[in-house]
Amino acid sequence: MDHTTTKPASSPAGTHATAAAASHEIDGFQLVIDALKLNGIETIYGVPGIPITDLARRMQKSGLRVISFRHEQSAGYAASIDGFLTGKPGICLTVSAPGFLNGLTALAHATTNCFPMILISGSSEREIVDLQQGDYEEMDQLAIAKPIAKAAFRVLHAEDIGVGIARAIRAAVSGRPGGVYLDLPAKLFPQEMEAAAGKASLIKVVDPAPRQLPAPEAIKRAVALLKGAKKPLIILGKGAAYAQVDADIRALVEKTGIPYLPMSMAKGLLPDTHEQCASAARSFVLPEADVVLLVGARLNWLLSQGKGKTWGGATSKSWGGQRFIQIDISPQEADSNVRIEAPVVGDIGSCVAALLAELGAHFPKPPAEWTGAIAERKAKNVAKMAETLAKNPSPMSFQSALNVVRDIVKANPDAMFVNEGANALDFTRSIVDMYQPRKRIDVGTWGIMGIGMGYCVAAAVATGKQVIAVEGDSAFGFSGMETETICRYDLPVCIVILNNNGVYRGDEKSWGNATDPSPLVFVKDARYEKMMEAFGGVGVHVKTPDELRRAMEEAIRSKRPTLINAVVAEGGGTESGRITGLNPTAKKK
Ligand code: ADP
Ligand code: TPW
Repeated sequence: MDHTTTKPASSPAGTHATAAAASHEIDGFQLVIDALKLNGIETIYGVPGIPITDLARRMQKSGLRVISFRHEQSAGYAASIDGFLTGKPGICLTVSAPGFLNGLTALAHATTNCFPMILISGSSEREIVDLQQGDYEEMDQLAIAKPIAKAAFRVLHAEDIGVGIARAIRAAVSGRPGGVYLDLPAKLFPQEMEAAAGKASLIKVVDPAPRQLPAPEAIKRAVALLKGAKKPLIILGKGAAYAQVDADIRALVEKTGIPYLPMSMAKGLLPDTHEQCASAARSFVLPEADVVLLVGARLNWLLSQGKGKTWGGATSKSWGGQRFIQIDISPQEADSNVRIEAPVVGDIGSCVAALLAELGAHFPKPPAEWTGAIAERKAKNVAKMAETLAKNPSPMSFQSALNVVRDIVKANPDAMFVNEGANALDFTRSIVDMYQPRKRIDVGTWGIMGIGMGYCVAAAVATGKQVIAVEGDSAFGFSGMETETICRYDLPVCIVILNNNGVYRGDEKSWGNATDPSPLVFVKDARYEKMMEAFGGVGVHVKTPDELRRAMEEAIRSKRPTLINAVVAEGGGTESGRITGLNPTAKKK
């Protein structure tokens, strides 16, 4: 049916819309908007259409910032990272079935990464959907969202909108954050109820993410373990960045003097140039450490599940003998891969504060043999890297291009930094230092391609800062159409595509006698910068580090949407970047 002709229905509570009473009535559209605003939501990311077109218009009219995308997946990724950056749920608004499905990848991504997000989707008539009678964009959306969302709710009556939104917010941000689905059928929006009752039905959520204090004995256990360590190590994850307790985390690191490793999105929590940062000696510290304190980081594939050769285990499956302390808000996280001797369950702010108190004023610094050995290894690796960065090959290498990006980020430490690709990700992560918390946002737990432009938009909108994105040419392609969105909202986004003509590398020949191009290569010398020009932004084609530097400096000076197509050597990358080992390989027959 055509939702645009749906008559305002009387609410089940028995209130009826009459012409005389109209000014005292409030409809579902407005109740949704008021409920979101009451809870401090400022931005909606989405794509309009039946049945939420007027909702988007009314939202904008009511003072919410509505950022309209070209594809729901990008809108969803934007919402998810807005949630990470602000600690408030990011909101993505989609139409029914296909729009909903397009948004679903981002919802799953939010849940996987522990980002608070709410996917609000319009849906078709319940009666028709449930009898499968073929409604416009018919789909049982709630059932489909449930397994991948942290929680999923549907609101059928206007007087339940307040509760529905309150529950969605609480579910998204409390405990371990995640993606929440909120199903709003078309019929809900024009429903009317008496205005005062409607307003009274809305809920301002009190303490949406309550602190969770760790047990004192858990803190004592953790400190005892740390005190006995000869080679301690702290690993900071994106949970630590999300918690926004930067000063206490810094105090924990500096007071203990323990070397630390930041996971990708925890880079900058302390400056990567900090003397205790062990990133440049990662492959030395992981197998050597005896006690490891995990702060908001899971022992998933990104940390080789806490075992195997990375950790000094004799085989890929065996345990390296490290003793683990894990701070996490999820009590189920401990022991997921290896034994956690000292689980500390609670919110990171409370846990770190309690640890600091228990450590006391005179916590012994780690033995000098340990910190000295790390410093030595770091110096060696940094010198090796400096040699590579100083080279100036033609065409550019990933490293010679990233040497420029490294300088630009150093000069603009408060710029947001988006990164996706394989080699374009791995090289960037190790070459480009971050200096401030929550600046680096990237492919996250799944190593997902396609977050790029959505993240750029949200980073600019949520922080008001300059955004720099380093993108593989394949990675960029997943969300490239959002360059129009970036231009439309005139966002200060500088995209650098490290263009090597393909996935991983661009020089691959097809196997066997195939005449089509290899599945991994693209059109040679594609002029991506013209996409930005098509929408009124600035496009630049660069082949040398000097040209790249000038283009980036100009983009940041002008704050104009800019796409720099940086040509790098076709063969400079490796298959799957640094995770080649995870790729099952076939014989080239
Ligand atoms: P990384 O990929 O950086 O290693 P993960 O996403 O694997 O990080 O881990 C983040 C962890 O942080 C999750 O286990 C999550 O439960 C936890 N977490 C998120 N927010 C908080 C918080 N406020 N307090 C405690 N733990 C948190
Ligand atoms: C949603 C698989 C991992 S990395 C990558 C793909 C397609 C692109 C690598 O090429 P790019 O970078 O970006 O040009 P570079 O520097 O190595 O040349 N679909 C999704 N997610 C993932 N991770 C993939 C496919 C993949």
